[in-house]
Amino acid sequence: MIRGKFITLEGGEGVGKTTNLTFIRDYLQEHNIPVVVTREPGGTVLAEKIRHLLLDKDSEIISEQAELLLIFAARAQHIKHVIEPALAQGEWVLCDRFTDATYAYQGGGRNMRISTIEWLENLVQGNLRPDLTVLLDAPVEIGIERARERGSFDRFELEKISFFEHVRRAYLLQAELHPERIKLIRANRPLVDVQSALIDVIRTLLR
Ligand code: Z5A
Repeated sequence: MIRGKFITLEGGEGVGKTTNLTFIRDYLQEHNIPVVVTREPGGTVLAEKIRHLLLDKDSEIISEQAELLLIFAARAQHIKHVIEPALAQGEWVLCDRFTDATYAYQGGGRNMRISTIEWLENLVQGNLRPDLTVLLDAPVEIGIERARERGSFDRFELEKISFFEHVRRAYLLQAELHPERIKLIRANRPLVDVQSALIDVIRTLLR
């Protein structure tokens, strides 16, 4: 059995991850590729419960360490019960956010030590890394404006603009550090242009 490919979508608030995840899924299915669509934090019953705890804006104050460990606890469960089994069966896994989000939000946004994140990444993931990561990038205000149109805010969305600027910078740094894996797509342009750039990137994996 040929192992499936692992694709992750990343980016700040409202850059269009969810919209484009559906687009990529449809594109792959048109090419007869079996796809599992999932998200982080989340993807299993337990991991979705952890997601709920992390996003709940009315919870007690969550310490940075607790937040980081909860994210990796959810990820451990997600990898073992969803991602690895699907890849082993030859299915492609399309995931809305993964560990680059941890480097961006906890590393960049919360200013946590990168070496701690790396340590947890190695512990929880072993050798598992995405085959391709699409980083949708747009100025922070654009993403926030798009997300705001949805109405309600979760615990992260209540952060200040400077937090999201740090997140964006950390994402761009990840792209610089891993140019083979992370493909940057400008998301502050019409959706058809974003999606045409996406097809170019996805085609490289299909070859
Ligand atoms: N988090 C973390 O801290 N550490 C981690 O390791 C992980 C996550 C994995 C949940 O993420 C939170 O978890 C996240 C970080 C934290 N918090 N934040 N912020 P999430 O993925 O559920 O949350 P999100 O970033 O808030 O997703 P989102 O707001 O749903 O954004 P999106 O999926 O990127 O955007 P969208 O829903 O596809 O699009 C937003 C709107 O813009 C929608 O109306 C679209 O129709 C529109 N749109 C999209 N593209 C375009 C273009 N090109 N032009 C015009 N309009 C567009």
